Amino acid sequence: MTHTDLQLDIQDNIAIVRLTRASKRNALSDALILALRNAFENLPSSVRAAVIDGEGPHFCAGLDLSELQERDAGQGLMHSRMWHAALDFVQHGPVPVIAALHGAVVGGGLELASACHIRVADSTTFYALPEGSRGIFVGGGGSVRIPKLIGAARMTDMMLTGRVYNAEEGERAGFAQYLVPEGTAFDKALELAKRVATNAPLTNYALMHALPRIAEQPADHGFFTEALMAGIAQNAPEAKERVRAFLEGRAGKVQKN
Ligand code: 1HE
Repeated sequence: MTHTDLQLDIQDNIAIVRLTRASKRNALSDALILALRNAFENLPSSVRAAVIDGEGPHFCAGLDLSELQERDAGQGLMHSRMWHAALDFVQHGPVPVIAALHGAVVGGGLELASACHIRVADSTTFYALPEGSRGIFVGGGGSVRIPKLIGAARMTDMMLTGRVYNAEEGERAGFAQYLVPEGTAFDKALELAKRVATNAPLTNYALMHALPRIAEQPADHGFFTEALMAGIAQNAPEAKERVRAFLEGRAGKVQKN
């Protein structure tokens, strides 16, 4: 990966994708959004999970506002669709993605975080949608993904009033699944990624591709899709081996923390 504002490292079977534009608080220029898309679209097939984080004191300040000025309505539409396509590669790419959050997770940065499968936030994290006060609207899939995390009422309030959620409030509201001490989000995200990478690939595929669709289907359709996915998953040789391993005492038990 040669893009100067994005770094891709492969450590064993984990991809580490890092926004490296700290001087601009990792603001997402068009070039950076395309680089992000390129990274997730072309992950090596050996990769089983990914972590995304941001260099410097903030995860991501959202859209690069310096590029906003010159766009007419048609170009704005296309720009938003470009973000949609890029973040679709994050959400529906080959592997689960864990976001390591700290500092500002705002605007398009929150849209990027929302496209990931798990969010780990450290205690410095804060969430906002400044689009509301900048006279614009979300354009990176935020109106689809963010209400699924926190509900449409909270998102409406954030955009109407400029409300900022701190790390604790954000975890309670549903932005993050894990809240960790300052400076430890990346380590926790990597630990989770390593665990995720040990799952059967078909299980991870089902969680990324089947579950969100089932959740949007009417119950009757959802039950049927679930049955199809369950049948396919348990038919895989790897699933059979994993169940056999448990029954023969070769696999770990579920243990409380
Ligand atoms: C930027 C951006 C940016 C910082 N675009 N350049 N997003 C926002 O409205 C958030 C705007 N940013 C901020 O509120 C603050 O910068 C932060 C809270 C994120 C960080 O504050 P701080 O004090 O650490 O940094 P700073 O001094 O404000 O910024 C450092 C530099 O980054 C500065 O440039 P410099 O040349 O003067 O050093 C800033 O101008 C620059 N910078 N954020 C461009 N966003 C698909 S639609 C999505 C729509 C949106 O995302 S709208 C929300 C945009």
